[in-house]
Amino acid sequence: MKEIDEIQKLFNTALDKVDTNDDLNEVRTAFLGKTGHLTNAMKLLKDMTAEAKKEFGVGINNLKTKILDMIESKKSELELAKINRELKNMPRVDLTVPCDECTGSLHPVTIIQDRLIQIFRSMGFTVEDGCEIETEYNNFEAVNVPKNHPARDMQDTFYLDNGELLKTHTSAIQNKIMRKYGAPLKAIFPGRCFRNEELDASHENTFFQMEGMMIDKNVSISNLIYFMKTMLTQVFGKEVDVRLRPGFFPFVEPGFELDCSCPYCGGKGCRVCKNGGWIELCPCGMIHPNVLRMGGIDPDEYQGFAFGLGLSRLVMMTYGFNDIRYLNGKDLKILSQTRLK
Ligand code: FA5
Repeated sequence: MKEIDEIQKLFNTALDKVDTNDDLNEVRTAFLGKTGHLTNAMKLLKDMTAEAKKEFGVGINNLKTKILDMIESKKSELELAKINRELKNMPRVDLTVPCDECTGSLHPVTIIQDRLIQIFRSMGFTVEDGCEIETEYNNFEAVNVPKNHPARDMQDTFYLDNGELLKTHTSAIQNKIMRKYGAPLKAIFPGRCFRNEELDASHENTFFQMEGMMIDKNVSISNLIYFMKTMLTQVFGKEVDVRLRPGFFPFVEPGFELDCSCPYCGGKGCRVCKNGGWIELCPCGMIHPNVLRMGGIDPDEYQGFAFGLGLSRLVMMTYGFNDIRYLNGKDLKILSQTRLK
C-alpha cells in the first residue's frame, strides 16, 4: 500500500516541523481536513475491488488512528514546553528571606482562637476537631433536642440532599468526643457554625463558636465558674468577674447565660457593654444526664459542664468591630488591623 506509506512519511515530516499550536492545526487540516491527504486517499475506496477495499480500508483507518494519536501527543508536548518556558521566565522567590516586610496577617478569628487554645491547653484541656457537615442526630438528637422539639426553630440551618446538615453549633461534636474518650475528659472544640438567620451587625449565617466540656466525678458549677473566670481574665489581660443568669438549653440542666464584667470600663458602663457594666458572653451549664447517657457515660457516676462561647462575637469585642460581617468580608484594611508583628 504505497499511498498509505507515503502519507505516513509526509505526515512525519510535517509534524517534525511543528513548533506552535497554529502549526499543529495546519498539519491537522492538511491531513484530516475536507481535502486533506488522508481524506483524499479515503475517496479512492469507492473505485476499488471488494478485496482491495478491505485491505486499503483497514490500512487507512489504522493510519488515521495513528495520526490522531500523534497529533494529541504533539499537543501535550507543546503545552509542556509552554509551561516550562513560563516557569523559566518566572521571578524566583526566596522563601528563606526574613519576613519583616511581609504584609500578610492572621485572620482575627484565628488569632483569638489560638489564644483561647493556648489558655485551655495550659489548664489541661485537649483540643478537638469537628466536621462542618454533621448528621441530624449529632446536631440535635444527641444533645437532647428530639425531632419536633421547639428548640430546633432557634437553630434553623441548611440541609443537604442526603439529610445531613451544616452544623448549627459546636455542641454537635459533644457526642463524638464523649464516645471517643469516655470519662473523665476535658476538651475544647472550636469550629465554624451555620444558621439560616436574619443577618445584622451581630448575626451572621456563618460564624465561629468554641465549645468546651469537662466531665469527671464531682464536677460542679464552681468548676465551670473557675475555668470561665480564669480564661476570660487571661483573654482580656485583667481580672474580670463573671455572673450566671438562668438560660434554657435542652442539653444542660441547669443552664445559664454567663456574663463577664466589662473589661473596658471595669463595670462602670461604656459603649461596649451598652452602659450595663456586664457583657453577655457564653451560654453554659451542667451537661444533661440524657446527653451523658447518649455519649455512653453513666450520669450516676460522672457529671460535667459544657459551654458554647460565641467566638466571632468575642473577636468583635476584642478588636472593637461594630459589625460581625466584616469577619467574613474581604476588606483587608479592616482584617489586617490586628496584624501580629
Ligand atoms: C448554642 O449554640 C449552644 N450550643 C451553646 C451551649 C453549649 C449552651 C453548651 C450550653 C452548653 P446559642 O444559640 O446561644 O447557643 O449560641 C451560642 C453563641 O454563639 C451566642 O451566644 C453567640 O455569641 C453565638 N452566635 C449564635 N448565633 C450566632 C450568629 N448567627 N452569628 C454570630 N454569632 C452567633
